[in-house]
Amino acid sequence: MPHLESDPYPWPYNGNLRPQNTALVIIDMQTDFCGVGGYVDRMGYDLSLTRAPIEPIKAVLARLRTLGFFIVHTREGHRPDLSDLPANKRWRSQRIGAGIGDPGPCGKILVRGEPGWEIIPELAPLAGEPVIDKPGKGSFYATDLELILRKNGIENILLAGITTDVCVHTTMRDANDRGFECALLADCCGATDPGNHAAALHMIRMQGGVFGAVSNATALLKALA
Ligand code: C5J
Repeated sequence: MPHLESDPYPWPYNGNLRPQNTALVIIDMQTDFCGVGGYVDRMGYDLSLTRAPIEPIKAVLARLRTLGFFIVHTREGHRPDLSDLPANKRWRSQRIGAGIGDPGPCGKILVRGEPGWEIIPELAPLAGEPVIDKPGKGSFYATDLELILRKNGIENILLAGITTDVCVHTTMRDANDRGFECALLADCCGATDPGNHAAALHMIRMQGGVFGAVSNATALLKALA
């Protein structure tokens, strides 16, 4: 398989791109982050920004599934008793009228098992695809993601999901520190602020690719053709 056209270097660094060693990690495509009545909506942000990656992710997901790539989904959320919700995280969200754990139109905000916490139907996981439940922004903290990736021989990670500057970036930074070779698919990600989306991409490109590389759905589909 050829390198993926990406910035600031052709990805992956060693040219070893195969379904057997590469995972697509789709982060937090939940109603709470991109659906009407969810957490991001309650905070008053423009949902079109976090919904923009749905179609590009769908295209990439379909192709990668067909080729047998490893697919992982994540969900941000807390236990119904909120025992894993840090007091400061709750306090900050309540201050802006979207209290995590508080009732809303999609059930209790960011609480496991509630309608708003579910992954949107368009991108629903298939049986056998791991779903990682995480209490924080990064996908490695307090989860078994690293164990699952290593056990399945994964060396390369393609990142998609929302939000670019928060959960996707935290996960990419953390994966990079763990030695995974990462590429973020720019049009398969979205942020609550377009400037933050652009800045998050810019940060990755610094220092020769400080956390990995930036590519997009079109380039990936071309590389896989
Ligand atoms: C946020 C996320 N932004 N999935 N979560 O709180 O990026």
